[in-house]
Amino acid sequence: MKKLFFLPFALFLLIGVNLNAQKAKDIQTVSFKVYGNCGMCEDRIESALMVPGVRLADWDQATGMLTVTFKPFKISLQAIHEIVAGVGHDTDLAKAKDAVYDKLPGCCLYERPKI
Ligand SMILES: [Cu+2]
Repeated sequence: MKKLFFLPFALFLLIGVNLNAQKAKDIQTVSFKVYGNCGMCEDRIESALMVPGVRLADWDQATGMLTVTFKPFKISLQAIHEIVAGVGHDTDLAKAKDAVYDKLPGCCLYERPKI
């Protein structure tokens, strides 16, 4: 009798845990290298990523690592790389167009990786 009494609670707990697992999958945080130099690069990279599906973007000037928190069902990781490349910053998955790179201010002209 005691066991039956506990059953609804057990189910409730299981469903709760399941919902949490679902939520964790809906949001993802990754870090990857984005080539750049200075504070202006940081502004450019982070501003470019103010798009639907991206919750947080933080580029570290010292390491060149971009940490991005996003919703994979709204925006793909590849799309994020392409947005960054679109404003002139190479990543290991997407390369900026030469015309865009060439228009960057002098202080931002980082050494381009060989892709
Ligand atoms: Cu810069």
